[in-house]
Amino acid sequence: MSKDAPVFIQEIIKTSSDMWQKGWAEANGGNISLRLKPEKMGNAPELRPKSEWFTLEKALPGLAGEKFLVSGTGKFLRNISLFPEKNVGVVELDGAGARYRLLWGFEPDGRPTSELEAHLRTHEAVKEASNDVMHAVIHTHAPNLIALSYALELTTETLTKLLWQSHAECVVGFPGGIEFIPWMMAGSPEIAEATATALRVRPLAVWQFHGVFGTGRNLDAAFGIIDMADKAAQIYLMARSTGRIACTLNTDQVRRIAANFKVVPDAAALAADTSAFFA
Ligand code: 2HA
Ligand code: ZN
Repeated sequence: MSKDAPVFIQEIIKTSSDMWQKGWAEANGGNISLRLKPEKMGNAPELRPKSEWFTLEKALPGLAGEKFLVSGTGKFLRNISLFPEKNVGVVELDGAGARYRLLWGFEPDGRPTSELEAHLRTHEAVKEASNDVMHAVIHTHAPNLIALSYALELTTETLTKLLWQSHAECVVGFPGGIEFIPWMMAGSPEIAEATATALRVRPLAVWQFHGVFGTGRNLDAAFGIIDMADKAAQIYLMARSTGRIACTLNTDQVRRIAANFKVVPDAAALAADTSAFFA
């Protein structure tokens, strides 16, 4: 990274490198967006309009005037640390939240991620639902969660409870559960809408056969919650690959962990029957 690189890219450099190290970001897989806090950008003289306005599929008035750091379409997350100005960029929404333009990066002629609609619709939903706390959205191809979507027929409730039962911290990390979104075309308005709706109430959504979307107050938090869920899936798959699962955290133990950490687990997920997964 050049030493005069702007301060607002430091967080995405760490997160994208961590994602590559984890094996979550093959080739151009995955994408990242961060809603920029004005106070964190300093006076950011680099941010100047450098494109025409592009119209979004759906106007997002809740994001009017917001700026986002976004990974570029077709770009490799593993290259962000080497050449941030080529692989990420900053976009700004207009006063109606209906159009965006480029302010920085995407050199020389790049554009934001193909999943921009899903990212921005999710940002609008979680900004409102979290009272402005949530700032980060990550989409990634976390391999254990993907493998789980091949190995088992899942619902939101059974996936949630399976992960809570497979790793004792999960009910504390995501008491609201993890949404299961049956296969839809990536990059489509339909999957963007389903993802944004789900993430209004849960921090994570699995896309069947494809990957996961996670949110957080910053990129570290979004990365961490995905890591926790993917590790729970890995633990389950490792135990299952022995040929037999002898025992698991039961419903009462999950409930007691939640009570101990003063979180309220999603009631429908806690009531789900996952016994077939542990047979
Ligand atoms: O290639 O991950 O879902 C980027 C993606 C699309
Ligand atoms: Zn993807």
